[in-house]
Amino acid sequence: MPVDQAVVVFSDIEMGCGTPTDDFPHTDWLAELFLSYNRGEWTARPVDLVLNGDTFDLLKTSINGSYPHLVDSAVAVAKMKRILAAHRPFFAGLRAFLDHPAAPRRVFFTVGNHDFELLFPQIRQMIREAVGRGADRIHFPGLSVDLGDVHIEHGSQADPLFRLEPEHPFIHWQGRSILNLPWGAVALLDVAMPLHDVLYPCDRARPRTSVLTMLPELRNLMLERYWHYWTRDWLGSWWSASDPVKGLSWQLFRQVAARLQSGDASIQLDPRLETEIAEGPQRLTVLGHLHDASWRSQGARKVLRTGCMRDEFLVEDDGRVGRVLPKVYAEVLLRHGTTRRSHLVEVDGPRGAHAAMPASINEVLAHVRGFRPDPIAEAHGALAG
Ligand SMILES: [Mn+2]
Repeated sequence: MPVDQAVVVFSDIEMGCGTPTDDFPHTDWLAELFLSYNRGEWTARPVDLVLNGDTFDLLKTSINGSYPHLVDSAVAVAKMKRILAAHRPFFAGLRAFLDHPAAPRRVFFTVGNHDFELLFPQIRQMIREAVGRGADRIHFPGLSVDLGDVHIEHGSQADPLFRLEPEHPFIHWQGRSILNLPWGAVALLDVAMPLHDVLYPCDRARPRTSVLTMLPELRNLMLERYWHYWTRDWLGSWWSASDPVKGLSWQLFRQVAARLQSGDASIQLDPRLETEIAEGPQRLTVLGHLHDASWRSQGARKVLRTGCMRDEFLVEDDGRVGRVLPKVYAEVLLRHGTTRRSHLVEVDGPRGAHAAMPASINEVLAHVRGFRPDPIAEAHGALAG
């Protein structure tokens, strides 16, 4: 088949800071996968590598044991340093991929809801420096990129929890430029992340909803914590106008009410926003974010959704942790900017190596029982005492 451009799209790699909570301890393996696109049938073709959001898990990277929700460039740089130190082979892999004499190579980083920090010029510079030679062919197009008739974006812009205001990505506050984080990200940083050292196995378990059904105590604990957070902490901050990222909108109120009511805090897309993304002249849209790979048609458009690259595990009804799920990414072949073939590729991660996981998800319960339901009351109690 005559082809003059190839686009390879990976999403949700979610590289962390190298601790047991790092969801992707496989950068050697990933670098080798990148390099496979410099061999065989790919040798003479121009290849664009698109890292389509949540490449870095900056949302789940702490600094000095805490998860600040006021993220300026200094906070972003401190977090990125930890990820860089833990994932050197990723950057070496990009360098080797870009260093291909037989045909052009480019790398694109689009922004996902775990790596909004890519919007800071300082973070882009750190990535370029870590890659070194060939870094002039690394591009940061922002929330999405169009290559030929292909539209590529992470997909969190269709998620009301994690949608970034595209016109106002930053807030200027007390002389600092801070990320205008969507309320879902702020709530995660404040409520879920302080418990992450204990709860991370649940975050890696699939299917997502069945874990909450399996562990009603965990579901109740999280609902209670979120309830107190929204009704007291968030509303208080909004009322006193003391926190620039804790705004209030009708949509936020509706979403919080719906999620607390259903007890399902998992990702829910707004169908209207989702349709908007896949409108326009492009023939193919490639998305990620949900971690569930899919193929669908929307009018004359085809929508490919990649799965995740990070480690996720099948959990049986009795809580036993089963095998690591395969990783799914996308390949698109074009000629003169027109898609000629596109598909999803399913691969297994490196054999015998995976992120940390207990034998049973029930092991988390013992820890959940150790938590008081309300950290704010706890803190107040400590102050009073
Ligand atoms: Mn995402």
